[in-house]
Amino acid sequence: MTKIKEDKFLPPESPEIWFTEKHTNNCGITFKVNKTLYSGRSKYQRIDILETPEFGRVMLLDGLVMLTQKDEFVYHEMITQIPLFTHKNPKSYLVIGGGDGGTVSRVALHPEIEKITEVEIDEDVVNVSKRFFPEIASGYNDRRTKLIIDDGIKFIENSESKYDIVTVDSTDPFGPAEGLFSEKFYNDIYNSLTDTGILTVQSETPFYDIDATKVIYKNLKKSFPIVRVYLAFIPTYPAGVWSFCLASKMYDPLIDFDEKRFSAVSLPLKYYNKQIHKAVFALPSVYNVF
Ligand code: AG3
Repeated sequence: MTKIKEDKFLPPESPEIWFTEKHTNNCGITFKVNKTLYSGRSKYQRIDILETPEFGRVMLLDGLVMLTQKDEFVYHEMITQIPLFTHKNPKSYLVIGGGDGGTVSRVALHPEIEKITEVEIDEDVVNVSKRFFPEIASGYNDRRTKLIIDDGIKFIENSESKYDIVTVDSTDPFGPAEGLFSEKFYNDIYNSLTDTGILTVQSETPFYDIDATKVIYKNLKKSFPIVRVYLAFIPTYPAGVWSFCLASKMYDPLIDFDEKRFSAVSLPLKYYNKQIHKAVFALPSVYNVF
């Protein structure tokens, strides 16, 4: 019997594998995948790491893009540097979520920060990130960083410590992360901040459905006297335009921006600078509801 040569039936080029995340029922983002480096299911979610020619390594949680090597700097710098250069004397920083470590690593760039605490619910995300994104996760090796594996909602409810800055680095506001956008949670954070404290949160894209961002803004407004929305350009997130909210007890990011401190330190940042600090609060007219 003659052995069939399998490659006779293969097309001349190997087929291309593409990943798609749908952003609405009618559109999404798609990119070519060289290889799936990891797939697993944690107690809370599915985790995949892809190797892609355009964006480098990509982390998906439940099939949604959380970060890519090529554009993660935009999100992580913007969620940390805006509050860090608004607060006059930040010493303690709490990150809720952010298990990939990108947020903690950008906080750790600041020598004036004495204590960094992260509360992440899913230990597997941390371990997968350390393995596949050691640079992004490098902040976990900083001696000031303390990682606590716990539910952020419960942690903040029972916390007696006070923080100068809190950042909520969460997934989208459905499923496991839903409670991280509630009025009650924001109020508990308010109570865990010092008198000059600042909170930043990721607040989704306002582009397809402005209500998602509006609800977050409104919930923050119930506890904080100052709430400002700002935008950044993140190519691999829905619409490529992402919003953040800064909620504050006293400092205003435009009035209190510590430009002198920014110029005095020279941090390895790729997106944030002093022009960006001011410009990101300028919103397109359709978003003049904030
Ligand atoms: N957290 C916000 C990601 C939201 C992206 N949404 C989506 N692709 N549908 C990012 C975590 C980075 N530390």
